[in-house]
Amino acid sequence: MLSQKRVAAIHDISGVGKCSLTVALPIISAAGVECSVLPTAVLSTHTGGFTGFTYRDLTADIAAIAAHWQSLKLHFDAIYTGFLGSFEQIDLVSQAFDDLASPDTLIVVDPVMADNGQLYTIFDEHFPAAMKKLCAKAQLIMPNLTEAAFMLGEPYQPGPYTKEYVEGLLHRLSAAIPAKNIVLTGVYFDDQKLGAASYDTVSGQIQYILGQKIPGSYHGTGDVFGSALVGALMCGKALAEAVQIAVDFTVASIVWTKEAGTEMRYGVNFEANLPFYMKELGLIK
Ligand code: PXL
Repeated sequence: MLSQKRVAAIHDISGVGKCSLTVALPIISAAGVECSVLPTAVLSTHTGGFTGFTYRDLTADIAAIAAHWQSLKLHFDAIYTGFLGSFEQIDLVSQAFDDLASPDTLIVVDPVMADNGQLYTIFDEHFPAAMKKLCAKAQLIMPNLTEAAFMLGEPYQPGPYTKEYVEGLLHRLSAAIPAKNIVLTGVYFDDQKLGAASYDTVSGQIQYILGQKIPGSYHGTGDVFGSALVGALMCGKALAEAVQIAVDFTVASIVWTKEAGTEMRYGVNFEANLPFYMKELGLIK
């Protein structure tokens, strides 16, 4: 009998404005993979584009949840983390990797902290160095171009990009952070296409996986992409194919959202595209 894969997703729950756990749980589940959730905070909405949101910090629960899971001797095929609200949370998640990962666990860190050249308002300029340390424990990292530059202590460069810049950035990241695979998001060379550059540091291969570039900045798309990527990898897809599936799913979700005229801060309509995702994974016809 095939045993079901299990992913531990360590993110916040933002009640409204689809991102973090409210997208990781449904998307990873749609891939047929159990998604065990370790909530780091509960917010009424995410912090990008809303004011007056509530924030229930769950920092004090992280080690206790990890310890209980450890006592159950659970096996995690992957641990996937994204938005973390403080330096202390980064340290606790780093410890949770040590406590929960087996030698074959894929550790995935999305160093969520910045976009379009700006750190998110709740973080200070020392946060990228702490995220870089957490990334050093991962086999797969997926920064966007802002996060990559900030972790390297470089100024942000606005797009469109050149292959020379993107590949230089990937090589510098790989020299600074020992992750086996780096997926750089938000890569574009012109106004038509946008996607990711996937770098397998063992083979040295860099592949560009680009989809339709849709104007605007839709909230939560990094988490939709990351969750779809983790799900596809857990289904046995190779890195570049998994990135392709995640790009296709994210772009399709943005297109539906744009057509519906939904405000960008409410996130994207990924739900209607879950059957399409499952089809690409070969789970349904
Ligand atoms: O999608 C990233 C994200 C996740 N969680 C919270 C956020 C953000 C980005 O702003 O504020 C709470």
